[in-house]
Amino acid sequence: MSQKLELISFKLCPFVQRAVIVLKNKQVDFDITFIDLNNPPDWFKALSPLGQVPVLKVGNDVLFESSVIQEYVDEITPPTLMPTDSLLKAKNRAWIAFAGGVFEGPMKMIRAHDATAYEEAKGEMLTKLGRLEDAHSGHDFFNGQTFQLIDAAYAPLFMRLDLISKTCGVDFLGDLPKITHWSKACLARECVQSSVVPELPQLYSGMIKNMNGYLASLVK
Ligand SMILES: N[C@@H](CCC(=O)N[C@@H](CS)C(=O)NCC(=O)O)C(=O)O
Repeated sequence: MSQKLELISFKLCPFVQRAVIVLKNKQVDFDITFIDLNNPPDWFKALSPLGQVPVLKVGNDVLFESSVIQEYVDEITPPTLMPTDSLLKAKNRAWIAFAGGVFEGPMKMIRAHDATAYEEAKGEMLTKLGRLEDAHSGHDFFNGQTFQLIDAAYAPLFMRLDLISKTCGVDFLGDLPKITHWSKACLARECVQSSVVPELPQLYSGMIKNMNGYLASLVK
């Protein structure tokens, strides 16, 4: 790789984590710059077309959208983490796009003001995860026994559901055996475990408490 990559990050962001997982999995030497999204610096506002993280700086070029960044990093560091069969690859891209809606689940649950709103948000997320359960191979990872790009795309969601479960004593995946197994397999990977700051559990439970919703009342 001719130039060192720089990833612009926010410590709590699951979309940034997708990119970090691939960078770590591929053992890429990269710089990471953390910003405060609640008070973003002017240079970031100028750099990021949507005002969002992640942004990957590649020399003078700027990439945004986590799924695009994941694919770029994967392509420049063979062997690929994408299936080689065109139809399977397209299906993986579709389920990665589907993840955008599922990723809203944790924040919707955390923001829910009462038990009814929480159950509604949880139900919505579980309906989507049910579709994913049906599409899953039933092996350790989405496509089979090998950790691929789609696994890197979903792992940040599993980490957040696990954090909420541990912090608030609730369960989400009980009726989804394939996803339960997939989540455990993803969270056991070194590239996933090392993809967040060590203080993420404290930051996340602090965020739940600050939102002051139904889940905040369950924080242990
Ligand atoms: N579709 C984007 C979503 C990125 C995203 O929502 N990032 C959040 C932080 S987790 C953000 O930057 N929010 C600030 C904003 O939307 O103003 C991606 O996959 O990269």
